[in-house]
Amino acid sequence: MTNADVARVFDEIADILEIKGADGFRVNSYRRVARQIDDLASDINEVAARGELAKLPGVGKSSAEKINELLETGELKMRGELLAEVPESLLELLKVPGLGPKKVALLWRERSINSLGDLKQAIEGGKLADLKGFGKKSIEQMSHGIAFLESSAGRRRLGTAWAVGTRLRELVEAMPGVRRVEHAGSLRRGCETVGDLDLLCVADDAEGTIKAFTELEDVTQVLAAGGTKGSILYQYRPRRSMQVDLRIVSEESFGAAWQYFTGSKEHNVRLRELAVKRGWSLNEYGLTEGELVIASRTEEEIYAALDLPCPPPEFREDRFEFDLKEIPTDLITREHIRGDLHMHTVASDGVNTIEEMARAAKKLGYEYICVTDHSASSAIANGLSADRLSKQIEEIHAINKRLKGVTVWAGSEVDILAGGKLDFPDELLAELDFAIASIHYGMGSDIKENTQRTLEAMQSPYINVIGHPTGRLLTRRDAMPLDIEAVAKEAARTGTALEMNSSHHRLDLKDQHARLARDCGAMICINTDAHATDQFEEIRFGIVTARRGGLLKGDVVNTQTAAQIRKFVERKRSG
Ligand code: DGT
Ligand code: CA
Ligand code: CA
Ligand code: ZN
Repeated sequence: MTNADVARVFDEIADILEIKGADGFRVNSYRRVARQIDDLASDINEVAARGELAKLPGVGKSSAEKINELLETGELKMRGELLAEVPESLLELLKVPGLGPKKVALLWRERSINSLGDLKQAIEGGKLADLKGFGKKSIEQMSHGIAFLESSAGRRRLGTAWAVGTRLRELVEAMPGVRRVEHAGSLRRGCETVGDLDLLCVADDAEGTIKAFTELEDVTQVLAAGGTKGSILYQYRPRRSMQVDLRIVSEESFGAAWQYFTGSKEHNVRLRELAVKRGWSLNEYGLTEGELVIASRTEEEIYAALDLPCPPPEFREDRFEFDLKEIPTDLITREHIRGDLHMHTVASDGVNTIEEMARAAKKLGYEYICVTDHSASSAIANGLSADRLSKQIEEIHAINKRLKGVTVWAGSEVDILAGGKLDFPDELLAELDFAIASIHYGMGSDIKENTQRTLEAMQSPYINVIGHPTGRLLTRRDAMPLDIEAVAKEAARTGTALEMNSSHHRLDLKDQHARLARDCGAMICINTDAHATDQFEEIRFGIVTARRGGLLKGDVVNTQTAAQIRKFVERKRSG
């Protein structure tokens, strides 16, 4: 079990206890343990092996015993006992935005609501009208929350899908007689969430490969197993599974199959129409005219036969790709990125030191990084006071003197307060090399207010990027309403960049918004918001999202050299 798995169980226990109406002190002690483990920089299994669990702050002897039980057996007796008294399906109700344990308990006790289905029915039947604490507005919010949950149900964030997909691809590649394995479907297109994984494979023994696939360790269910297609539920961590489809195709028709199963469906429909117009047909075996195969071996040949340039998979959504005469040669790639300008260290809520982040960046070949810990108002994230930030600036200057090969800039992720005011005074911001401003609190539902707050922050000569502009958390929290066009135009006018936050929890701006912003003249900054050195890798998700928006090298701030970025900062400061 990972740290996150263990943390989730403790959080769940706290939820169940709270639904049961247990003492707040007791509930909090489980929450504290969950947080502690989630934030832990080292592997909980190693801490347990060293017998040091009880040394963790907030973890007492009895919690340590429970963690050990979990790590050893994968289960917790206490959890089972609690679930004998409270239906487990109540836990899914907690995922509805705005529904906490107290309200869930009320729904359960007063209205016998046990599940999402029950809740939906109760709302539709007007059965909550006279329930205390459930006003008209809060019922409306619940309805939105349920719709949001349903729309993301069963889908996984790109980062999760990518990790699981990579593991499965390696497993299939290692099977005897397998000659080629490729990702298709939404993962290949780089969609922000993925329903199921689609793998294509060339193999000497189709049936044997399908059999081995369905017999992989961690397969919890075989949905289909034929001569050339297998479909499984694959458990990638406790209680979390994904559907994976594997298709065996021939080398001669690989291109046609890859094109077809990459999709999207909308893209394929358009492409097939173009083929049909010429009296041809197109399917997963090839582009054909009667018996004659026109193209099938590669995707390029298929598109070329239809007089189209072969669009990168990220473009294939029937948005703009059919209007392109050629594919831009300077479409953004990871190799263009020269540095990362948004990251957190131990000073706020990160797990690595400035120096560790710098060395990791240097290893990636980056030219520069900017340290942007949280500002004071983000108290939960241990935001820096003005005093601590001043000291950090000095520390960074000292690190630059001894560390060669990568430049570290002093920055901040400054909170945008209510009304658009910034969390630090100008005199302090002026000491920084570069600064991001983000909204973390008070994201309202009023588009005017959100937009105004963002526009106001951009007026500061010291703010160079608006961080994660819409504040969405994929599969958990919707974007706050924001007039992207107004924000992008003002960004262009003031020389402020908008962030493409690469964290797979955010991907904010999203693809189409990044495109719109670029078209309005705004620059985009692709950052990771890394809270640990290994999160620098998440840049891949920001890149793929930027590519989906058709962003070019020249649209992205951090493809520029350090000297150019200094000029970018100077230009804004000198008005
Ligand atoms: P997902 O899994 O929901 O994230 O999205 P996809 O795009 O991976 O969809 P999936 O797995 O159902 O199918 C993979 C691809 O196969 C899809 O992108 C296009 C192709 N495909 C599936 N069904 C159809 C269809 O009925 N017509 C056409 N033209 N293509 C299809
Ligand atoms: Ca799929
Ligand atoms: Ca599929
Ligand atoms: Zn942030």
